[in-house]
Amino acid sequence: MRTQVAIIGAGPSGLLLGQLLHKAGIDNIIIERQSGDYVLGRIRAGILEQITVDLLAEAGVGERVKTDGTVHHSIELVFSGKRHAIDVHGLTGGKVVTAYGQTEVTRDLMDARSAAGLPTVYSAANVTVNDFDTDHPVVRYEKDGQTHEVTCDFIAGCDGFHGVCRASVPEGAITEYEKVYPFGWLGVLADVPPVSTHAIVYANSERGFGLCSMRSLTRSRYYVQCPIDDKVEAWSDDRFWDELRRRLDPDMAERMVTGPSIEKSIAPLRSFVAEPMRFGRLFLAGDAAHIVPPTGAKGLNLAASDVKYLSSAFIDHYIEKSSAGIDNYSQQALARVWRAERFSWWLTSLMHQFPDTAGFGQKVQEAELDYLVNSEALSRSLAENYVGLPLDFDVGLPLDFGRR
Ligand code: FAS
Ligand code: PHB
Repeated sequence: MRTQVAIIGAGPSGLLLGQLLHKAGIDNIIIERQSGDYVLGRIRAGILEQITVDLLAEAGVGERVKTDGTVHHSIELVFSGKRHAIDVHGLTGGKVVTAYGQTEVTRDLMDARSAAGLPTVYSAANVTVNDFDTDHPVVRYEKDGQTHEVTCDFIAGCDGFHGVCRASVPEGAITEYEKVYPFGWLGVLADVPPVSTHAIVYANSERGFGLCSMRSLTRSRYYVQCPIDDKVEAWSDDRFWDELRRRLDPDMAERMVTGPSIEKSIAPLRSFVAEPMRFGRLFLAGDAAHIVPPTGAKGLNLAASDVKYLSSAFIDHYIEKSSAGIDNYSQQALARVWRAERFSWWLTSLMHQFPDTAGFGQKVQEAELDYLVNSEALSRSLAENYVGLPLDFDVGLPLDFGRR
């Protein structure tokens, strides 16, 4: 088959890109190695920047997040046994974040794609991306015992950290930057009312980091920092609830409603960036190009901003007959990626226990947190990064790019 853009991966990046291109009249196919149910079954992000919410609306899937999402005007920081609110809305001139699970974002995009009858191949095996250094890239995959071939103008690598696209780039053409953190996050999903429905709670304690989030008013998402080699089997529900409550302030610990976990998993934490994000007619977007520790709630939101830049680039190419977007995509996307990498690294460093910094390190973290909650300047810096930096801050590109 022939199409204009072949998208590899049906996670949020691939699905959102497919929807934005469809809206612009650009033909595309999505090729995904897992089943749709498997993709939907992954429990991941929970907080959307306004830019992401606006992009969902632009893609024609903005209704459910408006009715089912929960808008947050603040976040809360717990340290030294006390909880402090950061008025994100007030500090950023009215910006907010929305609590709405990645699973729901994916479901909304999948439903829209299916309703539009757009070509999507699930359970594709042995996907390869070829000849992307020529004007005629080709994607091949196996399905139902047959090898299929897709000729296209461009390939969008939306296939996540372990995908085939970045792995197909010749070694000398790519530079990778990585930092692996010496701990993981044990995450629990439970059908209990969230202990905080108006703000995400981030806790720094001598026992380690804890996070209280939500998926709805009846479903909670909680995390505790755990050793990098820890095993889910070592964590009964009771042990998890006890440990989380010990990392919070007494009032919140007292109010927490506990119950059986419906999902429990450990995720490693890393910072990772691959440069550049374009290789001839192959473009990387989302986790295929970068990973952030989830502390700053940036992973899904960075994927969305990459897709905004990339969809604009393809629209410029096909509609405006301009190569500016394509030529500038990598530089524009990486500028925002690195600012999110910095913020995610900074907040992770501030909130977590590190093996070599017990004692003195804990006291310095508490001093920085005390300074932060009492400094309008530092609180504003936290707030403007948390709600998401603008899409079009100046990165020294020609003025007309990216202002669509
Ligand atoms: P994804 O990884 O979501 O999607 C890539 C898709 O490509 C997958 O469906 C995969 O099956 C497919 N694929 C892979 N290889 C392929 C191949 N060879 N051929 C075809 N398809 C292929 N972000 C937050 O903001 N907050 C969080 O709390 C948070 N928690 C996370 C927890 C975990 C365990 C993980 C792994 C990530 C978490 N993230 C979080 C980040 C996460 O939300 C990502 O940023 C987001 O899924 C990025 O979306 P995609 O770029 O679409 O990548
Ligand atoms: C989540 O709801 O999964 C979540 C929220 C905020 C974060 C990370 C994860 O910083």
